[in-house]
Amino acid sequence: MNPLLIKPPVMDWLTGAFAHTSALKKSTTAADLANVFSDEHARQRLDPNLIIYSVEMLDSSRDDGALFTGVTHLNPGKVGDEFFMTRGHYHARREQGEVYFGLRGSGLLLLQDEDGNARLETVMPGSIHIISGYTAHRLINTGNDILSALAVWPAVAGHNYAALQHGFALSVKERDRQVQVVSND
Ligand code: PAN
Ligand code: ZN
Repeated sequence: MNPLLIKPPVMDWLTGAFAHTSALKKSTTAADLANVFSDEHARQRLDPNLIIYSVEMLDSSRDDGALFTGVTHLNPGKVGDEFFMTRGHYHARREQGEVYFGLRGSGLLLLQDEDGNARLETVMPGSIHIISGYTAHRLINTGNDILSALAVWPAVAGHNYAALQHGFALSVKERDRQVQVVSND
């Protein structure tokens, strides 16, 4: 075989599962998400080991200019009446952007600028989400199946969770069996 013909990593686009490659996996449990949901008592009633989401990342270069590739699998469920969601973050290097691609399930991408203006994009298989710099982002699973989204972002971006410790301007809840967007001010 030609040594210059390299077999790239492969992902199943229907599930977001990586195949034939070494991926790094990090799971986030109910215990990890203290004070993230509006109803902290409801969160405490969940099994602390319950996995809310997991991220699988390709083991790739971390050099300046390199890009990271990862898939988030966000389980369906609620904490009280609020849908399961990722913690959400700005990038540590705030000017750095990211692209998300919806793979399976249905949900929302919550985006918030530094002035606190929030907006939501619908996430579905095939959706493309251009996240500009200076924009905090969080995935929310409003469906009954796993929500999986592929993300590509600069290796130098890093994560800043502390800047959002008081939460986002919007929450997404189920009320009367409907998805409802609630303002937190
Ligand atoms: C994603 C997120 C992933 C988990 O890979 O890190 O969805 O969300 P939290 O990091 O907010 O827990 C990404 O946006 N990377 O930059
Ligand atoms: Zn990010």
